[in-house]
Amino acid sequence: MTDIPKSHPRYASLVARERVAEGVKRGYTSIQGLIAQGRGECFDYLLGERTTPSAAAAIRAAAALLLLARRPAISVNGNVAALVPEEMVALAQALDIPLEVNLFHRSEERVKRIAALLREKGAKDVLGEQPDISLPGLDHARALATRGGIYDADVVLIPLEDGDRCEALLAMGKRVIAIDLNPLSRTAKKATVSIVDNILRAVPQLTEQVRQLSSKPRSDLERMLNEYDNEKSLAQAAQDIREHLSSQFQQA
Ligand code: PTJ
Repeated sequence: MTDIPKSHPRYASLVARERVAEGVKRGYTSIQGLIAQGRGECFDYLLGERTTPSAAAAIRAAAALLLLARRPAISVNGNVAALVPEEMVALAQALDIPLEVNLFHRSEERVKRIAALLREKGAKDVLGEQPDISLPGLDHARALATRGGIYDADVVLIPLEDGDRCEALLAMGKRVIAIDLNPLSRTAKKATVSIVDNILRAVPQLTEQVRQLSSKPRSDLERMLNEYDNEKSLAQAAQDIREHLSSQFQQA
């Protein structure tokens, strides 16, 4: 990886970019993943590269939803594997659930490499190498699922994807948590809870919230979830972008 000095003003962003590029070189991340990272970087810039108060509220609601779930599941793609493999393992361990590799640009080689990476980072249970069922209504590789994982889950975390799987999961009666810096994405708009934040900042905070809230009674978690409104949260993200832009230019 390119050696980036910590003093560089764009250090965090450049390190993330290096991780995704390294993911491509090591065979975890698709070449298209570089473009997805660029789109994410752009929205992060517009948001001011911070976890906004509305994103923090979405993270709390997502933690409540995961803790209320009978059977939650977490999906991992090539970008997620490159950016936050250890953090995803920590989240799965905090919830005591498996991680499931699920790819849009699927190749068996890439699925195996990501599963091996997650195991190397300490994951006990990794699904996705032997999908045994398809999600109805999808005619691409993201439909491939595993019984006992995403297929049977009641709540599914789908970071960094914009497409039709969110709708297919909702149509199956599941609730969906998205992590997506783009508040305009189809997935962000449709999901039950959308965390508009960089996955690098969001996942550690989500795990921390899961740990903190795990001792709360269900009634408290249900109240937290009921108080959350995804449409309002996305509107606030758009407002946060407008305010950040205005703060940068005196004449805006
Ligand atoms: O590994 P695969 O084959 O499953 O492919 C993964 C990608 C990401 C290439 C695939 O899912 C894809 O094409 O996704 P999209 O449609 O580009 O959507 C990715 C979304 O994630 C976009 O809305 C980006 O803004 C967002 N995003 C990208 N990087 C980050 C991010 N959101 C949060 N944190 C990021 N670091």
